[in-house]
Amino acid sequence: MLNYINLKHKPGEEELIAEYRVTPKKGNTLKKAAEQIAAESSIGTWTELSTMKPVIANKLKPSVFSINNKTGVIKIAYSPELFEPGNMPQILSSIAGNIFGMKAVDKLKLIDIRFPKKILKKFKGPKFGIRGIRRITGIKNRPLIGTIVKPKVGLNPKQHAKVAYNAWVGGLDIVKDDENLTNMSFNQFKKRMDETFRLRDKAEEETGQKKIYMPNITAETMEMKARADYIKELGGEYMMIDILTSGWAALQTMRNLNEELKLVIHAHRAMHGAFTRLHDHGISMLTIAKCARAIGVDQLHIGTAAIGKMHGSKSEELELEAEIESTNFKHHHLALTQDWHSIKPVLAVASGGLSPLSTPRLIKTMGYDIVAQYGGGCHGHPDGTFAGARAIKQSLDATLKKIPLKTYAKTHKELARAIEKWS
Ligand code: CAP
Ligand code: MG
Repeated sequence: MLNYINLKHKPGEEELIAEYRVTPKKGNTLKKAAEQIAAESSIGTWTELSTMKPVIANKLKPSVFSINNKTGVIKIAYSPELFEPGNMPQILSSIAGNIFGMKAVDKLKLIDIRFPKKILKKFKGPKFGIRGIRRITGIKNRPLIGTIVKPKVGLNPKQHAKVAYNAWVGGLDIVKDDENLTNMSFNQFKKRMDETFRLRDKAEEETGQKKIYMPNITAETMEMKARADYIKELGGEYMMIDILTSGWAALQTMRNLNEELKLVIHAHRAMHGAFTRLHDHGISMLTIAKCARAIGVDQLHIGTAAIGKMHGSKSEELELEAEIESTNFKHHHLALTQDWHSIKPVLAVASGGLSPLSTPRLIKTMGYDIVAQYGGGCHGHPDGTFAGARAIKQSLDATLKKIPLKTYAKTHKELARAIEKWS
């Protein structure tokens, strides 16, 4: 068996590094499991090979250079020659592929990836990034606030557009489709676009403010292109993609097409919980976020730092925000140091279970470089969507003015009604 363990190895800048949390199967040691992971994710298999040549091993054999027997965390440095630069599916098929199913491990979590420059520079990264989004929306130094039309699906195009209109004129910057709303028998994509952009333009005229609609184009890739083209025709600025259910290759195609389309990519992460949730098994959201940033989403759902309804840890989600929004690289206590070179920062999206009452803590925790999205927290307002939007805007204004919500509510009835319902 080739020896993959080399604790003296100092990874070169040109190597890709993967960090795993390993639970060896019963009777297997961490060291042995580390060897089996390194082998199966690169050039090896379960047995010696008569076809293996020393020149191959010397060139492509990865090094397990760190093993923490207390935490079960290992780090492996891989030659860049093992990967096709610019091909995210192949990179993940290597270091996030067969190894999860090996009998050698009981559980396995891919915690982090460090992309070397040679691989990273073959990816486009965000076309707009945080600065581009702020230029397009004209919102310079405050969080962006938005809603998701609810119910998730069920409304017809006219009803959908009306809910969106009420949210825009109520004071929100952004309205998006929900992750499972695409082209339904009762809400066809093109009809929804026609109705909603018509009322978006009306809301802009009436308010004198930029209003953003983020349509969900998630579908087979050629169909996504057709839907993005239609958004473009109607003067839209954004497209929303459920990046995990669509797949990495589809996301790369849409990013390549975006050179022409020039639409801001809003990345929803539906399905992430299937592999990010467990501490000891799956793939971390940090890893997914780094892959999404490399390919080039402009904004990405990363959770609400444990404030909202979705499972997540505050420290991990703040780490996530720091990682996707860092301009170059920062040493994080959790993450591998990643130099992003010229890959633009991605805007963090906080969503899930938020109400106007969440705003002060959300902004205090996650800062101003976020899109805060309130679904039920807008349309669940006792006086409806328009009042819900006003209450959200009022909660933002109060937070920016450092006025306690309860004080501000004394002169802002919609906020008062939200506090009555949700406190
Ligand atoms: C939020 C939401 C978002 C979740 C996704 C939903 O609605 O539209 O999809 O936030 O989770 O469908 O639940 P509510 P995450 O505001 O009504 O909760 O952002 O963690 O990926
Ligand atoms: Mg949703």
